[in-house]
Amino acid sequence: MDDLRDKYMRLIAGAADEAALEELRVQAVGKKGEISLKMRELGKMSPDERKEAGPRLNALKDEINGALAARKAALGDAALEERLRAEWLDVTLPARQRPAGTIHPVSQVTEEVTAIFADMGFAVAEGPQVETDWHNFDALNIPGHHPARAEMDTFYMARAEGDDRPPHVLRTHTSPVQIRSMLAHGAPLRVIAPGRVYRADYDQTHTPMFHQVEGLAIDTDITMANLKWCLEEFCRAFFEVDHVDLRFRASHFPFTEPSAEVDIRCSWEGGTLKLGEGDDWLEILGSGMVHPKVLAAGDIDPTAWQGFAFGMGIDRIAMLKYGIPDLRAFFDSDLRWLRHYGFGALDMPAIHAGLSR
Ligand code: 2U9
Repeated sequence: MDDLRDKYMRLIAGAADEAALEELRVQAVGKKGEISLKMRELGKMSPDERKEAGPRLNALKDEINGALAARKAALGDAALEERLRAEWLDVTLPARQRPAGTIHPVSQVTEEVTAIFADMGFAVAEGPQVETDWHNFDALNIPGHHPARAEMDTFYMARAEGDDRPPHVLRTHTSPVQIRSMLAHGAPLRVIAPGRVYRADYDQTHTPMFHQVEGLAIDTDITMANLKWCLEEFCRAFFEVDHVDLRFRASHFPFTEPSAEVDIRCSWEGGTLKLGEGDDWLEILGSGMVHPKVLAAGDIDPTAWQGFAFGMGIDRIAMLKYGIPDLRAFFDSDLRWLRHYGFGALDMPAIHAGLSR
């Protein structure tokens, strides 16, 4: 019995895991285990021998069961210790390193423009980049023969052979979005439409894809005075200056009448652009009162409603505001450029936070 005790105590102490312990339990005190077999032999003993061996065998069984339980607890403790050591975490460390990516200036400026116009009650509208020629041209008072169609260097989508419906186009401006807004919501209406537009043009100041934001406000009594106030308010907020001077120059667009191009007073002293002061003028956007034919195309009665519209290049105003010299670099995906001109992920523009700060 002493041999048995020594053997099992040694084996239990050396068991590496719960499975090994279970094997030992079966081997020692299981139904056909060594101790159980010994117990069965008690019947063959004389009463005196049984009296002596019976309690000793029972005590040994208890001792082995106790050792198994103690070893099991010790293994459990060790496993928990190991998990705690391996999964230890200093929750006071910064959660993550500074993110490697940055917000592209076009995204940043789009958010800034959106925040400013949202504050003036404009909703944001979006639409497809592949448009029907009706939404992109006809509805905007640019009929098939109009020179503006040729001037816009339009990308036309391919048609299947034999299909002689007019081809779809990559939208050349975001104006079709406002046509869709008029048709969907009617008047009164106050929306801006930021997004990608496409023209087959590529040089230092033109890329075949660029970004525009256009605005549209329609009500019974909207005038050029409202347009002027909105644009002045926008420029002060966007360029973060207390005072701006805008100059409205008579112009012509098919979709507005009257039309005006808008310049902002500036100076180029020492090679740096300063807005709101100086003797130079910088063109920043186009605008006008929505042409009655365009209102009618949007299913809005031009004898009851009138409105203003404006459009500007997001890439261009991003270059002006953030001193970015080359437009083409916007779309090169050069990480060094993005790290230099990009914005932190948490620098989301808000009116109350001073937009870009
Ligand atoms: C509707 C009615 C009128 C949008 C307008 C301009 C003037 C304009 C240019 C600025 C620089 C385009 O990015 S750019 O090349 N845009 O001059 N856009 S008025 O007029 C609209 C639009 C939609 C229904």
